[in-house]
Amino acid sequence: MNAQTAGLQHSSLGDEIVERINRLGQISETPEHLARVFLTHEHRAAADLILAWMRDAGLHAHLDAIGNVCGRYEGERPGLPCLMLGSHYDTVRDAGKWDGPLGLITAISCVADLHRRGRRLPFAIEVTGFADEEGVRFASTLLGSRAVAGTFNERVLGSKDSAGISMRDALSAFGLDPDHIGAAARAPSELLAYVELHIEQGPVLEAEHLPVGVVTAIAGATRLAANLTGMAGHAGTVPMLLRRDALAGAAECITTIEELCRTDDGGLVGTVGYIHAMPGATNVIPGQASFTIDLRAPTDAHRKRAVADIVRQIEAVARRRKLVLQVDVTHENRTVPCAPWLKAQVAEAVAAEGHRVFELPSGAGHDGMAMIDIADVAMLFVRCRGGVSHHPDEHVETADVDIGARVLLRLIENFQPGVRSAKV
Ligand code: HGY
Ligand code: MN
Ligand code: MN
Repeated sequence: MNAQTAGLQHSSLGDEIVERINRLGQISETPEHLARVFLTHEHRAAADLILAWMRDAGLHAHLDAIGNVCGRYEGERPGLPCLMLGSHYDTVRDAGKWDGPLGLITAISCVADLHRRGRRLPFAIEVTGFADEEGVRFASTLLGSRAVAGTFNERVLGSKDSAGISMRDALSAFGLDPDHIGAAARAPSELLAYVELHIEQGPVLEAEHLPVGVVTAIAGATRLAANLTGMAGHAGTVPMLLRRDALAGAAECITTIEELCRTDDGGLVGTVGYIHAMPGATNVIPGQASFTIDLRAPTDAHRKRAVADIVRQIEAVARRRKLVLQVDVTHENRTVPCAPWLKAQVAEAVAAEGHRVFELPSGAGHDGMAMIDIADVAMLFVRCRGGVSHHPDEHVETADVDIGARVLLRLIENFQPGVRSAKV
């Protein structure tokens, strides 16, 4: 027992996990709004705490070349391939404290339970905390899991955060070598499967009165960055008909995107989560406006059609307003199916714990979208209050945390390696 974990004596797995969620939730850029983004002091403080919990749980733990926290619990003999568990430990801005950490901390507590019982399995268990799933700081997501999957794109090292700091410089300042990220990559032969427990982030399990659900697939997503260039000018002297107002143009683009998604009957969802206008003075017509677009749909084909349609429509808005539009895809992830053989074992664990098996897709993205390149993936969802997420009101009842942990522990102890599915 070390200083970080002293006093963590709890009656149930759920109690221990909730205590740690609350501890980790204190590590934030500001006390008022939870934010813990890639390669910051908060990232380092969170990593140190999680590594201590991992070691206390009997895992050999280290920080990898991109800042993931990695723990390994050997099987019956050293060097066996592993069942990898985990989730991310970065957050969005003004976040809830469960999105990511619940899966990571639950996995650590499950291994701690095995360790307490001196239980060793015919395979190793690894727990990975991914350093940047949300992509808040550098607008490209799944950086930690892509590094583990060996698909990290070095081009993103040049991307800059809102303060103009490049990822390359931020990695160096954090004490990591940007030319050494490849060292985080794992071989497919080292992994038997990847399983992630995560809050549902939606209202379905609550509507079904269920504590847990079995994920069928992770919806693909496309993120775009749009930039409109018009002409800045004096707010008092330029007649309305002579203006090339970039912010007004962005507003029309945004309502066009919303209307296209609202009238779509195929489950398309579109979000403009960020907008920035220049020069940003009350009495100056904005000459520049940039905004992000996040598009998702149940199938890749539908999403790709929607991307093309939306780009066409906002190009027409720009033309009509004599604005110059630049649109770039900053992130694209295909829909990832959960492997049937692995999903079935999640379902068996749910049923064995006495709960109705309910399957549902994930509209949210997860690290399994990157891990699929080196292992089959499956996910277990845990009910969250009102389906609220990416919001400080995000909450999970301790009883549901405990149920999620018991299902995951049962899955681990009954896990049977399967034949890896054909690559998607
Ligand atoms: O955007 C997502 O779906 C995830 O929360 N990163
Ligand atoms: Mn999230
Ligand atoms: Mn998440």
